[in-house]
Amino acid sequence: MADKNMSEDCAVPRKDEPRLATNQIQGNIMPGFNKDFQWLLFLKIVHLPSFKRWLRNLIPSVTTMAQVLDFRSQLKRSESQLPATWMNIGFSYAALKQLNAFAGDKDFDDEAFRQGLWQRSEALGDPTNPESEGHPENWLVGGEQKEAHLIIIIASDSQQDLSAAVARLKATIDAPGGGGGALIIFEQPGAVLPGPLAGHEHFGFRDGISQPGVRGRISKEEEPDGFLTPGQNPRDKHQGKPGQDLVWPGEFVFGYRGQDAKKPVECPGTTVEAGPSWAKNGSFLVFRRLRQDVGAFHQFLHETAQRLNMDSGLFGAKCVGRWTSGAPILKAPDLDNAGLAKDDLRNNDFEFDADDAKGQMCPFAGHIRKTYPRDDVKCAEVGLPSDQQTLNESITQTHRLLRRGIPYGEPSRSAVHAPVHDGDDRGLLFLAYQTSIVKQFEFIQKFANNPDLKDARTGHDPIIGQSLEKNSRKREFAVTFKDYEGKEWTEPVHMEKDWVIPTGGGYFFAPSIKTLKETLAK
Ligand code: N7H
Repeated sequence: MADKNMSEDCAVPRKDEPRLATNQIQGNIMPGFNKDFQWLLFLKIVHLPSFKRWLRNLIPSVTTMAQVLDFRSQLKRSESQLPATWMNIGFSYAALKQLNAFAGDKDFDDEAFRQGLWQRSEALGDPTNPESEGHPENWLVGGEQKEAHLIIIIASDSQQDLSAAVARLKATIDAPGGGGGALIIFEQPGAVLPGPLAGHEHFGFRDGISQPGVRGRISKEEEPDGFLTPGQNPRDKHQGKPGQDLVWPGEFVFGYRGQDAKKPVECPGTTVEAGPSWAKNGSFLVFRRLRQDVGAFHQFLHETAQRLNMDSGLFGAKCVGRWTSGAPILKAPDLDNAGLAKDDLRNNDFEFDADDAKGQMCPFAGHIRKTYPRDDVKCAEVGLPSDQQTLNESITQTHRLLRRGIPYGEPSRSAVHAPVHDGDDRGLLFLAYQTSIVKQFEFIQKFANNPDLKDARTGHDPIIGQSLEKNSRKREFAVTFKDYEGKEWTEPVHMEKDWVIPTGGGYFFAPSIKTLKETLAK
């Protein structure tokens, strides 16, 4: 929403938004694969010349933004479809160095990317006890010993096509005579949950509803009005769907103008050039393998709701900011509303400060409020430069992510009223693209962890917040309740144990097709 406190009019007409290089940008960055079946392969380079040869052969199979967009418009017109098994690729900083990518060019500014995820794990609040499952020494991929050079994402509409594509690709890597010059160190399938849980994550909540509306034209000369995110809100020309603020593409892809944190959200900032010239049309990819202890979360919801004498569905909705259906609590404060959840012209159309300044409906620590505070203001931010010490909508738009996650593992039999502790391995393959890991993924995770933001009693995000105290996993957050007579009161809710546990991950860079050809495979 346009910021009323900032009167400057520096918006450019939509027709002047930059043309996006759809044949260069990988398709999972924008518009996103959004496929039901996915497979992640993690590789370590062992022989550089063989690897470069293999990479050269792989490039024609890397799916571009143009291919995904073509597929989508065919789907809309119900025409026969292109084969829809797609593949994208990302490189760690160590891999880019091995490939000699930086010779004669500038390094990336982003310290997080240069260090790699496991070196940042403690600052992100991950467990510091080496005995703990979430400590990087115990990760299945990533960590000092198991850091991957490459992530390959393969995605398909059918499990059969996916398995065939994965087998074909693996055969090229393992081929006799050096093959891909790389070892597969880990692989991880992911899939949309079956039946009525489709589109939901393992705790039971619908996911993938709110995404930034990326600005930019995808049209050919003859159709000048083709935008990646068409305007669908007659009340606000700076939004895509109602409630979906348009964000300049430089926040997610290098080489384009990003947001200006000091100007109204619609004003473009400077072109993001925080890396080598070949970073253009590429993006950083954060991967976290997050195991979910569904029984523990459900038990927490059940016991807390009983103690507070409130409906456990409502308490869960307060933890997330949305009901399990996906309906936002700001628009459905007392009861779930499946019709609202399904209507994507309404299910994101709300603000926090304007609609719920005191956190009476959605706690300040609620997951979607912590991870995207929208128009929330007056938080004392920690770790930001002094000129950005207050939160406002313009600053918040510089902390956005393109989320591309997918669940892994079998669905749980657990229910909030009957928690099941089966110890099975299931969770979320969290994948997110951005142009600054420090300012986007890491900022959001730290915001979720910091109990003193917004006001001193905001508390931890009950989904992903981690304790900042060494050797303690205890967290708490403040919730406002209302009894049947309408009387309101706020009290802290305590969380003794983690239910989202990091079990692997890495920081990668997803380059353009040109960079793959001319810099990395050369
Ligand atoms: Fe979250 N969950 O089930 O509760 N997330 N998330 N997330 N998340 C969102 O709006 C979840 C994680 C964001 O724009 C929804 O699309 C779970 C990490 C952001 O309004 C649900 C895990 C980070 C948004 C969940 C997890 C984020 C978001 C609502 C881990 C970043 C968009 C559906 C297992 C550090 C907010 C929707 C907006 C939404 C859940 C992880 C960030 C249901 C279970 C690690 C930015």
